[in-house]
Amino acid sequence: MSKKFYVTTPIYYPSAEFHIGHCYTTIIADALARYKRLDGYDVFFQTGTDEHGLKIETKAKENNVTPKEYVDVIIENAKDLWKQLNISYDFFLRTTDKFHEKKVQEIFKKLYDQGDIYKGEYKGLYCVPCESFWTETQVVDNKCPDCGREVQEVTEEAYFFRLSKYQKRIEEFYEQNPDFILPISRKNEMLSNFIKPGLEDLCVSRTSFKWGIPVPFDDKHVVYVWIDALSNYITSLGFPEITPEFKKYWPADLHLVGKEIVRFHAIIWPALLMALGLELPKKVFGHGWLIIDGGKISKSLGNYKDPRFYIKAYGVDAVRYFALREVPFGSDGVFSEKALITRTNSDLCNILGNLVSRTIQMGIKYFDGKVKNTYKNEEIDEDLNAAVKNLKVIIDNKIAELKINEALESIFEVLRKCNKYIDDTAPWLLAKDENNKDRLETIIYNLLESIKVCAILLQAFIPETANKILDSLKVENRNFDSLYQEVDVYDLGKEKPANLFERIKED
Ligand code: ME8
Repeated sequence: MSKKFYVTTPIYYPSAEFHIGHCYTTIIADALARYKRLDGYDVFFQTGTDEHGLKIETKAKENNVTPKEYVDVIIENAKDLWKQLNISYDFFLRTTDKFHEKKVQEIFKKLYDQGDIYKGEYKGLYCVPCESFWTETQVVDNKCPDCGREVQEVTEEAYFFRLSKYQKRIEEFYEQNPDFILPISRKNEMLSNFIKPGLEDLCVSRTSFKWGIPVPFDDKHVVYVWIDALSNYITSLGFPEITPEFKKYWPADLHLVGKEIVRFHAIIWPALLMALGLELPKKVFGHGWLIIDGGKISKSLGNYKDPRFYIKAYGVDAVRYFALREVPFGSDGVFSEKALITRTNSDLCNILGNLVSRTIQMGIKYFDGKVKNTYKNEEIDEDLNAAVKNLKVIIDNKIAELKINEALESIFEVLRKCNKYIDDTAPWLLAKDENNKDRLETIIYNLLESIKVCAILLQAFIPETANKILDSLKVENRNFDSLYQEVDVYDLGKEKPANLFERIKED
């Protein structure tokens, strides 16, 4: 297999239970991974947890447990959440995994030995909840620009990474790779807020807390989060050892991140990779935030419900579909239960569910569940059949541009066309006259073919529902290379399958 696709989510802090914001990035990564797998790519989809640092150390102390005990419970819940959301990750990396800790030490030592890391003194403004250092110009009234809480001034001996040395190369890289950071607005932010004012060397070790990977040649220090965290994308593949997996999957095709950590992925990470002599990832996409009640959903603000509540109440695909469809990928968007219900009713229930149910019922009623192509196409069919034929190329292009909501919109456009086609061809009238039987069968067949194509594509986005549909249609070949292989005879059985979605009452 020659085509590969390596996609990552951030590795999340298990400082509290995961919320719908974490689900958001992970569902999108999952949809892309599934899409590429169905399209014949050899996919590596990685997620995980970023477990070291002061915040987790503090939280564990508050709870009278060790940091490891504290995170273990949250990670178990996170893995259960990913299972409930049908997240098909290939690898879940924990930064407390022994292999990772060892490899981070090797990376740190290599950078030190070659002079890219040096010892100095750190004076800075630190936000404990966000685990971020800020410069004087970034803080607003002594408050963290991300979360708005007070920052503290700290001075301590620390190791530094020579980020400033890579300024020019990073600028050149941006110029030569205009699509490296998307959306473009985020690239412009990087340039004007961080790169143009001049990159400062980066503090990469701490002595003020213990919960971290020890610096291998100076155990007073622990590796400060970003070298530990960012390296996850390569330690999982074996680096510093150049393994067959590393050769196969690196560079990553796509790092999906929230907009607040683009700076780490689009500046620090490239500089680290340059220092390690490695290729840079092909793309960093900084998406927007899901907003609740006007603010960012956030662990440290605690303003959210357990995502399992929504899965239980509305079904996994209602949640997945909402995450993928509601907000143009890149922008901020509001998450609310009401919007989730409206979206589920309007698209999944009214458009998709109704279409599948009506079509299968007609197949059973008029043809005893067996429907073949009788080739009695008329002009009215051409529009639908052409839209179906063009769909894959349209979706490929949308996926390549990460316009995921538009990809779904295009599939639902075709499903809507199918519903209109039923209204326009009025099969129930044709059924009244035996002479129309072949024409009627062609209509039902065209609908089944259209539904099949949409369902095969939808496997990437709402896999449970899509597979239920394909089961009802008894479609066996579900990869994209069978997308346009026509089924000879649809065998729908004799019984109408259960509704895919029940209409949710808005109150
Ligand atoms: O930043 N809307 O971990 P983290 C959308 N450990 N996405 C959201 C979101 C929201 N309201 N809230 C969180 C870290 N996210 C580091 C990453 S990577 C080497 C280290 C998602 O637990 C989004 O992807 O704070 C965001 O970037 C990430 O969770 C932050 O997760």
